[in-house]
Amino acid sequence: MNKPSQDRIYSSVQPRSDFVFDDRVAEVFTDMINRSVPGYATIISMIGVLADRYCTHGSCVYDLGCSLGGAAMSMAHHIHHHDYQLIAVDNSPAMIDRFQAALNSSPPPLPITLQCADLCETEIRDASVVVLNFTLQFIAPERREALMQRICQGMRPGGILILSEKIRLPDMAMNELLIDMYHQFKQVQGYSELEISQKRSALENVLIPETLESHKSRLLAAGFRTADTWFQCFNFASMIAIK
Ligand code: GEK
Repeated sequence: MNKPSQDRIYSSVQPRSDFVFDDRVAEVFTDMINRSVPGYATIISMIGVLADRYCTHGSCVYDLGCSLGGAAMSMAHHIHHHDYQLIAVDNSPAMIDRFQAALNSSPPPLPITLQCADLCETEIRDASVVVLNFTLQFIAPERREALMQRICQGMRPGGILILSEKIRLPDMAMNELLIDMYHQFKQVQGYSELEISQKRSALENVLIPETLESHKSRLLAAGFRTADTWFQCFNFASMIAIK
C-alpha cells in the first residue's frame, strides 16, 4: 500500500472558508484523521472487535459517514462469519470514489456496499451494528434527534451503536484545558500553529460538538436501553449504546 499523502492543506495562509470534504481533503484524509484525532487507530480497531461481538447472522451493519472506510474495513476484517451485509454511506463523492477504488483493488471481495447519500435519508433496517465514527458532529444539531430515533428503530434488539465525537465539556475551565491539550497533541503530530488555527476557524460553523451528557440523554430518549463512554482522550470520545 502507498504511504498516504501528507496533509498540508492549511500550511500556508488560506482564504477563510468553511471546511468541506472535497477532493483535496479526500486525497490526504488518512494522514489528516490519524494526526488530528487522538486515539483514532485504537478506536478503529476496537470498532472491529465490537462489531464481531455484536454482528448477528443475516443482519445489516452500517458505517454512516464512512469517508475512506476505516471503520467499515476494520469491521469487515474482524467479523468472523459471512452472513451479513455492510452498508457504508457518505455524501462526499470524493470519499466514496476513493473508497470504491480501494475496495476494487483489494481481493478477496469484502461484503461492503457503498452509497453516496445523505445519511439522514438513508434507510436503516435490520441492523445489529451501526457506526457513526466522528460523523454526527457534522449533522445540524436540529436533525440529530430524529436521526437517532430512526437509527434505533432500524436496529435489532440487542444491537449496538458506536458513536464517536469531538465533545464539549460542561465546565468551561475544563473545556478550555482539554482543547489546549488537544492543540498540543496536534503540534506533537507536526501541525504548525498556523495550520491548527486555520483548521479551527474552518471547522467553527461546520463541526458542532456537544457534551457527553447531551449525547447520552438523546440516545436514551431515542430508545436505546443503555449508553456509556468506552473511550476518551482529551475532547474526543467514543460511546456505545445498546438497544
Ligand atoms: C472514519 N467515519 O474514518 N451524510 C453522509 N455523510 C456525511 C454527512 C451526511 N449528511 N455529513 C458529513 N458526512 C470516518 C471519519 S469524517 C470525520 C468520518 C472527520 C461525512 C463527510 O463527508 C466525511 O467523510 C465524514 O462524514 C466525517 O472512521 O473528518 O472528522
